[in-house]
Amino acid sequence: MRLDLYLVTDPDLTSGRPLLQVVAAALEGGVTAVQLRDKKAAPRDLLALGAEIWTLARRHHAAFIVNDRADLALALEADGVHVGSEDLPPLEARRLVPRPRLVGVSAATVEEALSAERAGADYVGAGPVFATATKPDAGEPIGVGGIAAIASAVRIPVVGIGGIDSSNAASVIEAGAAGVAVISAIVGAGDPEAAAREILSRVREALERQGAVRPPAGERP
Ligand code: TZP
Ligand code: MG
Repeated sequence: MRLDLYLVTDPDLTSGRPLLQVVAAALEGGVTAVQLRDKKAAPRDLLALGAEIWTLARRHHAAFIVNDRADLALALEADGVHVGSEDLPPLEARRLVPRPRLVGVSAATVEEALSAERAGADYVGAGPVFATATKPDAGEPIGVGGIAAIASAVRIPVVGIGGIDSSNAASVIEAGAAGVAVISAIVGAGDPEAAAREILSRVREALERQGAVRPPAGERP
């Protein structure tokens, strides 16, 4: 599964547009993975929304990942679950969500990334790389230096997150990330399809410059 451009959803940033419309446009623009992230919706509503996103993602051969909730990821037969520091610990998430499904884990430090790798994570989401208003409690930016440190410490793919847009996406890949995860620069864009296409071009150009032959997430390095 390719994590080159990993869209994370946020229902509050669509400027009133239906989230599904925004996700469909982003998929048209080439996002390679979509994570359903909604901190407020009830599980039943997440199941319904997840099923619709999953249908769209499958049509575009993109991965579908559920944030926080292993139970919903399994119920939806999603490609994986993503857990952070307040969710199921990585080891428990791995036990509940066996391969070939993905377990992604958030990490802000080398220690957290190594611990996620030891617990069986398939990739780490590392950040916030840059300052972002989308997640006010995300902590201090780790910068591209933080991405470089984490990417050189672990063997699993690293996906940068936080404040990433078309102007800085290449720098995150050049620091060693396998991909970038984006909320506001796509969900909040006037034209999410064009935004996704633009960021994906920057990512792919940078991956090519890196001669990136990193295995996709879920394949052992
Ligand atoms: N985790 C770390 S930063 C962040 C999350 C979920 C928010 C990323 O959103 P944006 O709008 O791409 O900065
Ligand atoms: Mg979480």
